[in-house]
Amino acid sequence: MVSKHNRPPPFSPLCQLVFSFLLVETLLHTSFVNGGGGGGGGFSGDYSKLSGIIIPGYASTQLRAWSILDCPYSPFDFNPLDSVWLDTTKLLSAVNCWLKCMVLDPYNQTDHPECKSRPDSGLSAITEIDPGYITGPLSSVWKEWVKWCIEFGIEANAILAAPYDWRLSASMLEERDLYFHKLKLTFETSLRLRGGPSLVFAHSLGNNVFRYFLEWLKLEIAPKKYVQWLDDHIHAYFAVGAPLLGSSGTVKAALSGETFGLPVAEGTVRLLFNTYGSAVWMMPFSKYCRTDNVYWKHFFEGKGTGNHKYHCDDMEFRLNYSGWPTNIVNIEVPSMRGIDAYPSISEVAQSNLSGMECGLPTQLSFSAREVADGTLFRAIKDYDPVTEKLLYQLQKLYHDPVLNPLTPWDRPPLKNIFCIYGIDSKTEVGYYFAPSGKPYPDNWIITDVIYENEGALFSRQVSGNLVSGNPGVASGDETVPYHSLSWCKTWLGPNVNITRAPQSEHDGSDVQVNLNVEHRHDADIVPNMARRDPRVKYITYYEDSESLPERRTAIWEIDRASHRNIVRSPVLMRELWLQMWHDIHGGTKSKFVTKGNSRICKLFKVAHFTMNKAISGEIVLTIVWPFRYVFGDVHLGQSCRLKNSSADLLLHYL
Ligand SMILES: *[C@@H]1O[C@H](CO)[C@@H](O)[C@H](O)[C@H]1NC(C)=O
Ligand SMILES: *[C@@H]1O[C@H](CO)[C@@H](O)[C@H](O)[C@H]1NC(C)=O
Ligand SMILES: *[C@@H]1O[C@H](CO)[C@@H](O)[C@H](O)[C@H]1NC(C)=O
Ligand SMILES: *[C@@H]1O[C@H](CO)[C@@H](O)[C@H](O)[C@H]1NC(C)=O
Ligand SMILES: CC(=O)N[C@H]1CO[C@H](CO)[C@@H](O)[C@@H]1O
Repeated sequence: MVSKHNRPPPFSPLCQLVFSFLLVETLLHTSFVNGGGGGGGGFSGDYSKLSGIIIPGYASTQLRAWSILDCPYSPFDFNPLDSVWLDTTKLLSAVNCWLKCMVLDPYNQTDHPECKSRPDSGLSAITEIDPGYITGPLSSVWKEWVKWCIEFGIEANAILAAPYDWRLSASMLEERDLYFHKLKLTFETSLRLRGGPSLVFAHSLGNNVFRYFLEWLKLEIAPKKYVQWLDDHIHAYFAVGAPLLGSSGTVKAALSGETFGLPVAEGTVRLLFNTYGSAVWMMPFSKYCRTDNVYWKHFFEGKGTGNHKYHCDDMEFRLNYSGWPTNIVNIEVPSMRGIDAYPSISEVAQSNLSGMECGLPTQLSFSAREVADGTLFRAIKDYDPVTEKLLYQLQKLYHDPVLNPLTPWDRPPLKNIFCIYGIDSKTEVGYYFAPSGKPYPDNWIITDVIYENEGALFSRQVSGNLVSGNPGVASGDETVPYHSLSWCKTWLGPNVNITRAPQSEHDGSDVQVNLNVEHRHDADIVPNMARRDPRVKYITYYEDSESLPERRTAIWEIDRASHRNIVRSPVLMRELWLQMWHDIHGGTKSKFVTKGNSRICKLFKVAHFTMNKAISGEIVLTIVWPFRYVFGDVHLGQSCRLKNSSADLLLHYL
């Protein structure tokens, strides 16, 4: 018995561990070469050479003190390397000290004179932010993922984290920490060390970080070598819960505060949030507006002019709400003072002048474009001191020499892209604010919230009441609206194969397939399929391996997977693992895993049983055995009751 492992896992959803299988397999199986080769983004090489690089989301990297700070009214002080994000004991007992270590200068992003914090490095930076007694949304999303990899002996250098200071804007990440430089080296080191490309797993804001990296790289690498570099270093990109057009909730955080369940006042976190360059990074924006291609400018017009033009196409003005389900912000201001200066303010203001004349408060509404281009913040400048800082940060984004992140992202030229997100949870899409009569940071109260849920809009105020607007066919993942998550569907080509299958074990009878569905680039692609059993949660796969040579794009919509927990989702683990297993296996006909037969889950149950035994220290080797058998390894004589069934089951997938 190995005493260290002498306990069952606290709770281990059935298929949780399967991803580890893949890695065990890839590591132990040293000589398998994909005979299939061919198009569709398949990898012809040695899979034991792959590595995984994790780019975590907002607030998911540990920050440590890099100062000595004496906290006079508290038994706790901050000493170098003490955890700042997140130590809830210190947060509760020395909140002013803690704030000094967390706050940044809102203009130049420098630290407080008395305390500075820096991101931790390595895997522990993204797995050890569990704040003790507070559980739930804040506890680290990657902990279990990494734990399984470690429990099963994955080589330490096969899984890498790319933690970052999530308070900073992208340009400051490079300027202060050379983050993108280091990330490039991480890819290059992995290739050198392990001999193969990497799989990128990005979650939430991590996707925006990765997007910036890809743009930054264009300026680092000679244009002719750019795509070659990507092909050499990145086998697949898994974009999990990506807020591709921003998120409505960012405005809530900026105007009233988002505590993540922390025991601090909303106003306090609002105060912090508004000092961060990253505060405007996830602002919702219109998919119809873009800035000039800065990269182009850089090369063909000499120095950047520092004045990039922002264009919106007709659609922005023909449709209401910038294509979003509703206006992002509706805000009541005491009078019309200063409004004349902003002719672009929505018609609501114009048509409601009568109310103002009587001294009534005026309600102004702002679409995603008007949030992102600063119209909102300029309109409320007289009532809120913080908007000046937010405007400054927005301005910086628009003039970023690498990328204005408040523009829609076209499919990056990577071989394999899997865009994965939860749908059909109740998600906030719009807010009503009114002055509270209190001073900053508590000067706004939320008077109503508009939710999107399964294709309809609801108001919080009049509970259950339908609200008019343009709801999407589905709703988001509790945090990010569907409109933003589903932007990656535009990365699919003109023909798409759609499959809908139950998430849990099934016999194949409830799988629906539509081959070669026509997809118009400017319209959402919606399957003509029912959720046959309303109690069953489904996954909908959109797959395209044809439109770009040697490239694959897939979208996985997972019913009711929540933004923060999706990385821990056993269903996601299973699907990831199957897809990679499918890719590894030579001579496969289809480019993607066939969903027709999900008896596979039975295998995972058996495997789970075996895994538990392994964890209790009894045996580790037999776990990898069924998969070794599939590849014709030499251990055929070994006793393993799984060998036939599991291999058969897996073969149904090819
Ligand atoms: C950043 O701003 C603060 C306050 O505005 C100032 O004291 C500090 O010198 C500035 N730092 C840099 C590097 O410009
Ligand atoms: C927004 O546009 C849709 C159609 O594009 C229309 O049905 C709806 O009435 C419009 N809403 C408002 C408030 O103008
Ligand atoms: C759809 O599936 C068929 C059959 O597997 C395949 O031949 C075709 O290439 C797929 N289409 C796309 C767009 O990937
Ligand atoms: C296991 O596989 C062998 C060879 O494929 C086959 O002859 C045998 O019947 C299988 N056993 C079971 C229990 O399926
Ligand atoms: C045309 C219009 O939007 N009128 C609105 C003006 O504001 C009052 C109250 O503030 C609303 O009741 C009207 O509908």
